[in-house]
Amino acid sequence: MRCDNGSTGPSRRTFLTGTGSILGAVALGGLAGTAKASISDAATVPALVIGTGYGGCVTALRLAQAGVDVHMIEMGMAWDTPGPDGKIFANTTTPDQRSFWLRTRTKQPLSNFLGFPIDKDIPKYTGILDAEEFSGITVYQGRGVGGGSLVNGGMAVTPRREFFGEVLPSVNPDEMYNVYYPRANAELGVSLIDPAWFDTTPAYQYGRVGRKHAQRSGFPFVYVPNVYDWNYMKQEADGTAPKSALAGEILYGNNYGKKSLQKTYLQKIRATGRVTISPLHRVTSVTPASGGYTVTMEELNTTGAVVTTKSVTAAKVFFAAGSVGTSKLLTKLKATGALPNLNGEIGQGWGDNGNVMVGRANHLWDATGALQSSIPTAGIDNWAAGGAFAEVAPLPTGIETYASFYLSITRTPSRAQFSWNAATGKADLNWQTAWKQTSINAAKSIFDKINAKEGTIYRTDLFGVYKTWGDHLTYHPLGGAIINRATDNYGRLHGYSGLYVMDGSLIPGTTTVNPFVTITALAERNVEKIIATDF
Ligand code: FAE
Repeated sequence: MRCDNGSTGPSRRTFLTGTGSILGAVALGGLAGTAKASISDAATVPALVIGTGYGGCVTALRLAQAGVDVHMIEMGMAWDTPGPDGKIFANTTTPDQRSFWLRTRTKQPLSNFLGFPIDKDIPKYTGILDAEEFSGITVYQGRGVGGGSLVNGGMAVTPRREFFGEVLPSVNPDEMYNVYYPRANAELGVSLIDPAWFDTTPAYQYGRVGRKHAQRSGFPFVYVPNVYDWNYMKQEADGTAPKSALAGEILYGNNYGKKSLQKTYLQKIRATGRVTISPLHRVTSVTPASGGYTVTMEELNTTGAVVTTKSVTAAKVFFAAGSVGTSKLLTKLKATGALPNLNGEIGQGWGDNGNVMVGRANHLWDATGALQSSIPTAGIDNWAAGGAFAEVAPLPTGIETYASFYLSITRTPSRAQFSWNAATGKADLNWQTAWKQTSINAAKSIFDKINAKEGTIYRTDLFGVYKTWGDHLTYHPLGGAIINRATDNYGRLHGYSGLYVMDGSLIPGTTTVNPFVTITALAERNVEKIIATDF
């Protein structure tokens, strides 16, 4: 059996089975965090989860706690082994092969600085951030055990209840706000920055400038909750702990401080002793078979080459490959006849959460700081008045830029669909860049006013030469297998029993804020129902 670090060794699963599950769970508990196993060819398993992001981790943990043995399949790497520099993750200022998924040149969200392109050549490797290009949009996603939690900014926001009807119209808000949002926030370790520290630390000078400008123009300023360990960040500032947020780590992983899924759900998953995780395994097919479904997957090496193909039988299969991963897979399986009974909603209703980025050039008296924490914790909530929630985002360049930078989440009506392209053997997405205009307009409702008040202008050097708006990308793909349309109201796919969708593809294109708390809470809700009724 090949392990994810390239070595060979006995599978932990085989070992556990051989020693008896009770002895295994007790005596080998300490091994659980480090043991590496991957699924065997021709295995028969009760539950298989595709993907190890938020939806996948919630599913695996709750199934395992209910006594079900679970196999998680993840196309990315384990991210548990340091590179030659002693660190697991690369820094944003010095991207290397670890930074990007199978690219020979970086594709940084901010492609330019002072008008100069900043992308650089890197070796092709199964790195952590995928900049997946579709016509009209680049969709950034995390690759590896932990999914998007590895690369994201940790902003952990529960939507305001009055807007929940826009987010998940078929889901009862009472149960979400009374049970599942609190559960998700507790499991993810969400907390708020100490406001007194925010007010004084040099690392959030950019946040304070953002607050001042918002308030002077009459916009509601909010602290944005995060999963970063704020006490750890204080130690970074004091020089008593190795730096992560204060060393510009983000996008390509945080070596310390951030409570990614590796430190929350995945730790609990490993402690159950009932879950195996197979990194560098990419699911390519799911089709009915006696006893459930045949799941076919490719095992990859770190250049992305397929080293072997495996087929297993799973009684139940949970799609948690992320909005893009699940939508692409289901679109292909429906179109190619592997799962022909999936309904016509597959691949529909995909949205970008209205993401748009912009920078503003401040006056010299509004320095934003050479030291900027890479973890955003401030925002402008103009959703009610103008349909935009703007994060005050860092530009951790290490030098004073006099720039304020924002990622806005906006209300946008546009939804795209995936369709199967038989000629290329890939799923296409029919997004149009022009659809971002409503998002730009919503963001302008904030920043035009701030610029007028402050006598400032937009930066035009961050996304190209004389390009103001970052309208070519999203960090927040949502939809493609919408709840209560492609699935029932708990994620059971229409057309097949024992197939479920558990990730961001259930959500119809917007969460009004950053999405991962909602993805986690919805998965908690759905898996509880599925365990109660389907097992
Ligand atoms: P996700 O976390 O993407 O997990 C899916 C997993 O499935 C991935 O690990 C894939 O590698 C794997 N996979 C895909 N296809 C296959 C296959 N065929 N076979 C096997 N494995 C497969 O899905 N959200 C916030 O709420 N706050 C933030 O601050 C924030 N910042 C972000 C910053 C960046 C740069 C990015 C890229 C995203 C950010 N997000 C943020 C979005 C958030 O990470 C995202 O919504 C969730 O990770 C989506 O969770 P899912 O469980 O849907």
